[in-house]
Order: sequence, then structure tokens, then C-alpha cells
Amino acid sequence: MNHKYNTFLICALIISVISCSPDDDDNIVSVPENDRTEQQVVDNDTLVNYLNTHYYNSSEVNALANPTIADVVITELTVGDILPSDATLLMTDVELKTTTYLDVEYNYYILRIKQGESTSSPRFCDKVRVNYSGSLMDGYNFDRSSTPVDFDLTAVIPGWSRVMPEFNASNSFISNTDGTISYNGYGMGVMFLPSGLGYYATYSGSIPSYSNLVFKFELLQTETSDHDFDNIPTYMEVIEEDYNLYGKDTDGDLVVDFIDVDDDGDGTPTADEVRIQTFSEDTRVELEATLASLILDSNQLISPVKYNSDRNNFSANLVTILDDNGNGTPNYLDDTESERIE
Ligand SMILES: [Ca+2]
Ligand SMILES: [Ca+2]
Ligand SMILES: [Ca+2]
Ligand SMILES: [Ca+2]
Repeated sequence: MNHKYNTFLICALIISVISCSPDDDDNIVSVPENDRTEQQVVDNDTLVNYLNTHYYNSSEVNALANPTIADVVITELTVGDILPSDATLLMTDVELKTTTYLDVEYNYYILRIKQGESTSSPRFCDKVRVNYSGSLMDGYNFDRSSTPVDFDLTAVIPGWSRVMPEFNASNSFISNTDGTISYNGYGMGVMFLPSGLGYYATYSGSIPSYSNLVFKFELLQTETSDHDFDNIPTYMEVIEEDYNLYGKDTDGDLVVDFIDVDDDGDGTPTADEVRIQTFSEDTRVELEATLASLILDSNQLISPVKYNSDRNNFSANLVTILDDNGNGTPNYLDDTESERIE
């Protein structure tokens, strides 16, 4: 795993004027920001032109059961060339998507090669394990994973947190004798992002300001996040439909819910205002089988599985969300809980 590049992507921007570098701060150049709406028009024109003038080896890729990102070859169709019969123009196969980010409506494009066979898709605030390769519009490959890499989608460029939930993870994996893992049935595709859903004005390392980005990726695994470990998964503590991490602050203390361990500010930690039953097994497979056998009520959920190094086992919590006074607001969000009916 190339730590330098991982750091680089993790440092990708929630707010584009903040920057960080894999190496040092000397190669960061901050420039005045262009108007986002105007830049989006420019970037979309560039993306559309790219998609109309590049093709991929569709027949070859589609014939593979488990294509990898290395199998997908994107080639420029120069003027006078004829599209090869075993290839498809990118524009023919991509899906146009739109999203709002920082009050600007953006177009971005997805080439969906494999949907992925797991029933689970990451939410925009979850963690993913991926293989990926990132390039600029001129084909320059600025970053790639050599082994699978884990990312928190809340800490990467906005394009990733929008594209990854479109795909499903793998449905099985095999641990090889050499310590590597082979994944089967993973989701796989290519995303074509305007700079506004990438690094935008930041010039960092080998990515110039206002670069559109092409990422090939394999979505191997996904895991529900609980950033504040309060047993309420992050997706329940944010505004998921708006990709908004910062839209909920129940007690108004300026610490938003997904990183607030006492969401209603009543002095009792959220983790103590839900009922928790812990399940442990020696292996993840055994634990997942146990969890799968549980029948959940509508106010119950299962926390992410975690590995306990001290006990060398795996555990997860069955979380029951309580509403003791029956007013429709769960205890952990209800600071009138002292009036609750015992
Ligand atoms: Ca939480
Ligand atoms: Ca708060
Ligand atoms: Ca919380
Ligand atoms: Ca509380």
C-alpha cells in the first residue's frame, strides 16, 4: 500500500480551499477561486468532449467475469480514425448524473461496468475498500492503488461520496495462502468528474487546479460508519439525501450529531440512552451468521462489526432505540427524558 498516495486522496477536499500534501507544503499553490457555476460550464464542456472522443475496449471487458481496473483501456479517437468494432465510445455507455454541491449543480458521468453482487451499497458517509486508478483528461495517471485501500467517504473528494453509493460491494472473498485476498463479484466502473467534485482550485502535486478527473475503481467492501462510536450509525446522524454531514445538531452546541457523543446535551451519553446487547464470536463469518439469524424490530439495528485485538474475537451490538415517554423522539435525542415514564 502506498501511504503517500493514500494520504493524498484522504486529504481530498470537503472544502476546496483547504489543502494538504502527501509530501510537504511547498508544492501547494493556492490561487483565487473561480466562480463555481462558470467553472462547471467549462468543465462539463471538457468532459462531454472527452467522452465523445474516447472509447473503451467494451467487448473485451464485458467478456470477463471479474474484470479489473487494469483491463479497462480508454483510448482517444483522433480525427479520421474509425471506432474499432469491439469498442464503444464512452459517451454511448456513460450515465449522466447530477448533484448539488456548494449550491452549484454539477454534471458527472459514470461508466457502470459491474454493479457488484453484494446486497450492500455504501452510503455517502460510510467506509469503502477499493482498488482505484486516477487520471487526468490527457491520460496522465497521477495515482493508483497497488493493493486494496480503505477510505472514509466523508474524507474524500465529493465525487467519490456520490459515485460509490451507486455500486454494490463484492459478495464473497477468498483468503489466499500468500496473505492476499481475492474478491468476487465486486462493483466496478469508471467515474468522470468535473473539477468542482474533485480538488477544484487546489494545485497539489501532479494535479493542476481545475482538473477534471477520471477514476477507475473496484468497490470491494463497504462498512457502515459510526464516527462518534455512540452506537447510532453516522447515516442516521446526517442528512443523507443532501450529502450533508453538518445538517443535524440536535442540542445546538455546534458539535454536529455524527461527532457528538451526547446528542441531546442532557449529560447522559447517547450510548447510555440506547439498549445494547453485544454478540461476540471467534470469527467474522460466525458472527455474521449469528447476526443474520436475528429478527430485528423496527427500532433495532446492528452496529458495525469490530475486531477486538485484546480478545482476538469479533463483536457487534444489537442496538435498541428507546422512546420511554412515547413522544416519538428517542431518548438519546430527547432532553426532556428526565420526565420520562418509568
Ligand atoms: Ca454515531
Ligand atoms: Ca450537538
Ligand atoms: Ca452522535
Ligand atoms: Ca444524551
